[in-house]
Amino acid sequence: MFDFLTNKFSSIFSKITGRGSLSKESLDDVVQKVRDALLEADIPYKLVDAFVQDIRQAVESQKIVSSLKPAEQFIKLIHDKLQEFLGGKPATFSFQIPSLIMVMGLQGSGKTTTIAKLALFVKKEAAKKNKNRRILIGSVDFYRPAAVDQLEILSKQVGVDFYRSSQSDPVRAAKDIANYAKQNGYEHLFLDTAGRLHIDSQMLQELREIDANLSPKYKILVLDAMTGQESLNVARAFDQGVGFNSAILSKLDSDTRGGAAFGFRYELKKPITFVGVGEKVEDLQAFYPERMAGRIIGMGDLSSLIEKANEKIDQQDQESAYNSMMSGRMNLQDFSNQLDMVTKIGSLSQIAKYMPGMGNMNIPEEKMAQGEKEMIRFKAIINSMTLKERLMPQLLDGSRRKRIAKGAGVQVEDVNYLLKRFEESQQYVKLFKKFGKLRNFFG
Ligand SMILES: Nc1nc2c(ncn2[C@@H]2O[C@H](COP(=O)(O)OP(=O)(O)OP(=O)(O)O)[C@@H](O)[C@H]2O)c(=O)[nH]1
Ligand SMILES: [Mg+2]
Repeated sequence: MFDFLTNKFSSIFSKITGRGSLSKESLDDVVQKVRDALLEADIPYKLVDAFVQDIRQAVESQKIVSSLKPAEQFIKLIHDKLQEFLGGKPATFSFQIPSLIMVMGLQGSGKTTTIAKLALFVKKEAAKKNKNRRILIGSVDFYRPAAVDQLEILSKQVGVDFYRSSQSDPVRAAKDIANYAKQNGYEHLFLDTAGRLHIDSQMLQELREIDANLSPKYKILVLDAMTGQESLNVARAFDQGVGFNSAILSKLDSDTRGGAAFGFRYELKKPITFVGVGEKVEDLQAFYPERMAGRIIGMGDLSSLIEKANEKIDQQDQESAYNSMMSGRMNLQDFSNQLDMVTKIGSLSQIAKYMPGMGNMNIPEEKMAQGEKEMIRFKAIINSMTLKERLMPQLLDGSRRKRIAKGAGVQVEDVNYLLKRFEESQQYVKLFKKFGKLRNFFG
């Protein structure tokens, strides 16, 4: 997501960071490069011009050139502007109870998938508060055969209820589904609608009629980020034709350069509430302009990573890993548990994207892949040890190492290498302890 801009910006900023002073010329040059990068990211001209004008003004008024840390101040300025252009403060994501949520968008934009993702999101959020939300999903997409079946399959996958109307007219079916939801006490109804390949007056008419009959509390437009600036025309047409409250950008995991997100916000002045980052039902993230700006600038996105970690690893595991690390009494069993934790959060390359400073280190894919292979090998080696050996690595003499290597299907050198890395990690622990701030780092 936004990798293109992140890479561009990190190479632009690397030329100025650390400098005690910056001339007006070099700052002008950097602003120009920022401008080029934004244009290359498929961000509309008008927006880029407004952005650059704001930056130039702020550079003047904040006297960046003569400030103490000009580069840092400048980068902070860019960060804040990106955040502002992405929507400033995050929109609220909770849906009132009860509510009907109508989801619209062009064909293939990701409506049906997004409904499943949203239903799962709402369900999980409620579960965090020990609540059980009554969620129903239904479809009035009779335009594409199998569209309704697709939603039914997804409803089972995310564990929410599904209702199929026997009506074949979309407006009647929508009324029928809404009635069913009401009569059965559902708190949220997500309604999937039919799209077309292009903006089409019949599609808009149908949506207008459903809107007039059901007055959904939320109308969400799903926009395919891959379509770049074209998505702006789509958003405008839906806005004029039906109207909507917020947008969800799908397919931000793809090779998109991010222009759609900036353009949408700038043109439509409506919030982006979520982004789709993959095909799976879990691949939905709340959209935080500040975090997004931080990621683009290459400051990483620690808070997202922590959220992810909190979700997948229970608190107790985190606590005990932290405690054994900080006590400096880590053994190979802990080491193995930590490897498990890393694999639960995601691949190393996924994790690296979130780490401050790592975003712009450009660690080659093969290095990452190598690291991941290493982790798997480490796990296999540790699995071949007895519990006693894991708890007391000092027992591991030559013959034990040979036995373990054989058991894990690796060379003795691999076992030695693991033990060396383990030793090193103990050194880091000592260092961390000395600086003592690791806990704050993990929130
Ligand atoms: N990579 C990626 N693929 C996505 C995302 N969201 C949806 N898709 C894929 O995009 C395709 C279309 O998604 P659908 O949810 O069927 O789109 P739709 O808008 O309901 O399409 P129609 O019902 O044909 O109008 C599917 O292959 C999805 O798996 C996303 O965030 N990332
Ligand atoms: Mg669909």
